[in-house]
Amino acid sequence: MRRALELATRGPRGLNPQVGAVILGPAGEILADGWHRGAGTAHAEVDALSQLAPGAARGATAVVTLEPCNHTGRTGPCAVALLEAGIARVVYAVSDPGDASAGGAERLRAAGVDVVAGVEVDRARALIADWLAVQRLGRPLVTVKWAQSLDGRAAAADGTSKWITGPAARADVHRRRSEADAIVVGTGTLLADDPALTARRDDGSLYERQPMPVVLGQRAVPGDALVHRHPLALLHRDGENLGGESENAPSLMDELRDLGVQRVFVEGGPTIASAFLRAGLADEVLVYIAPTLIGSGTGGADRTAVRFIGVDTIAAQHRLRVTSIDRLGDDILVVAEPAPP
Ligand code: AOF
Ligand code: ZN
Repeated sequence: MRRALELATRGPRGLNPQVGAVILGPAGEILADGWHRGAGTAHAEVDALSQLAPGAARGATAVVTLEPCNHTGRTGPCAVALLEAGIARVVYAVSDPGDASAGGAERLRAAGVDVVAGVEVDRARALIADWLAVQRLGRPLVTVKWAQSLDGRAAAADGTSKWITGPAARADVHRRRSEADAIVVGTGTLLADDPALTARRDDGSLYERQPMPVVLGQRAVPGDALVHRHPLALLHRDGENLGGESENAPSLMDELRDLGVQRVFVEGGPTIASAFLRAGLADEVLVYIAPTLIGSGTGGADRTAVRFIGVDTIAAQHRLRVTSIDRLGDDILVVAEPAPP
């Protein structure tokens, strides 16, 4: 199973889970192995079986990180492929959570195959934790991030905001960006800051993994915006009413999910951050707090980090649970998630 898990990591994150498979002979020797290379390609079991001559897997054991599927999707059911190959024993780690795809274990057992479930299940679950969450929620996981002064402002009255937090906090943001599949900003932030939306190290080099840049808002993205140099193509959507009366928030999430996005990093500035919070679309909140005070401007103008999030009375406040507190240089990072009801 550890070998199968290692093989699974060779596949890409995306619409389908990363899955590895090993076919073992009677003495436990490896006859073949395989992994899943993404939606539309062969599943791990079929990839492994395809390396064997007809009949060579008869009586063998298949070790798979995910329960063999039972459905015809982009490919046929693996449970049937294993049966047709004459596999006598199937060992797997995680059960398939899909309504359509589950049931492979039952089908194999019914056909007389010896089936063992749950082997190395913690490691296998950890490997596809984000994919499993997407299956459970029906949408990608969302992290909403903002930086603020100690008194909760994201900018001064004139809109200037560079820089509130220090280099250590910004480096932390970039590392976390590299772990997301998409990064969302509003056109307001795009026009004000011209962000590259790439994940970069201190020396300016790009992380291997880059989030897909997503810009929300009705205003046009200027032709010379830095984001056009991002290695991945820009997705620009009208998200003005995101999370309000319109259906934009859920439909953007559906669209990102269907593109294989598992983790969304919302860095969008107060309007976008507030829209996601208002829509109940924040699984994790990252607040970088700098030891500085900004207050209001001469005319009382106030640029709080978060605006209207559907709270008009204290009973409606968004109660969170703090999961970690860290010092990053002079700044503090608070990570929180919605408190269980
Ligand atoms: C397996 N082995 O290697 C994978 C499985 O649309 P399809 O045909 O590619 O099916 C995708 C679903 O199949 C996916 O959502 C998950 O439930 C399962 N993935 N199953 O037996 C594999 N990748
Ligand atoms: Zn399958």
